[in-house]
Amino acid sequence: MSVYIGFGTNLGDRLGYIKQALEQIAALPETRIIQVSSIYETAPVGFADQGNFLNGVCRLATSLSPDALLQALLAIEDHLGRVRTVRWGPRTIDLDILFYGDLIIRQSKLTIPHPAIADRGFVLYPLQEIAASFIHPELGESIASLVCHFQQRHQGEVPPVVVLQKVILNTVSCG
Ligand code: A4P
Ligand code: MG
Repeated sequence: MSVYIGFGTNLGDRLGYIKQALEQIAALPETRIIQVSSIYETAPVGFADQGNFLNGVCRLATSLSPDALLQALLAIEDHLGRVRTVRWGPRTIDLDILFYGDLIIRQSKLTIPHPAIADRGFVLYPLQEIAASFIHPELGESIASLVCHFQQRHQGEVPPVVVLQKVILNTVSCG
């Protein structure tokens, strides 16, 4: 079962927060990091008056339930000093469960697949690197196809820029 986590940060030592978050995810019980995308520098979406983000995604193998995984990720966000102010606002680290295999969950505190994946370049571009053929269980389309449609809708706009490639895997225990 493939579980995909999206991460984003736009405050302080952004790469440092990503590394720490991945280390803490790798240390969760019954959980291994299988793959990490490149890290992308992206312009803020939703609430424009904030700094650029670093975004990426990783694929996990885990036997934690979706709820247990969410609680673990929220604890890591808290541990890394995340303070919630504005919705969509600046954050030291945001960890979102994008997909949990082909499960569909619609609860007030947990929505899987994460909403609006298809409209977010900062999720789609890194996902395409490690999950191009994964089928979005609600939309029935592959990530590659969602990227293609996203690009058609955003022709002429500047795409997210890859600023750092594969640096994370060297520093995180993936065992
Ligand atoms: N929650 C529900 N479903 C999930 C899920 N699948 N994964 C609940 C994780 N959490 C989930 O989240 C609020 C609550 O969502 C959690 O307590 C959990 O119970 P939050 O992280 O505090 O809120 P948020 O992140 O501000 O809101 P939201 O709706 O998750 O926003 P997004 O989609 O995460 O967007 N621009 C760029 N370039 N890069 C970014 O990473 N991120 C955002 C936030 C806005 N603009 C951005 C970026
Ligand atoms: Mg979030």
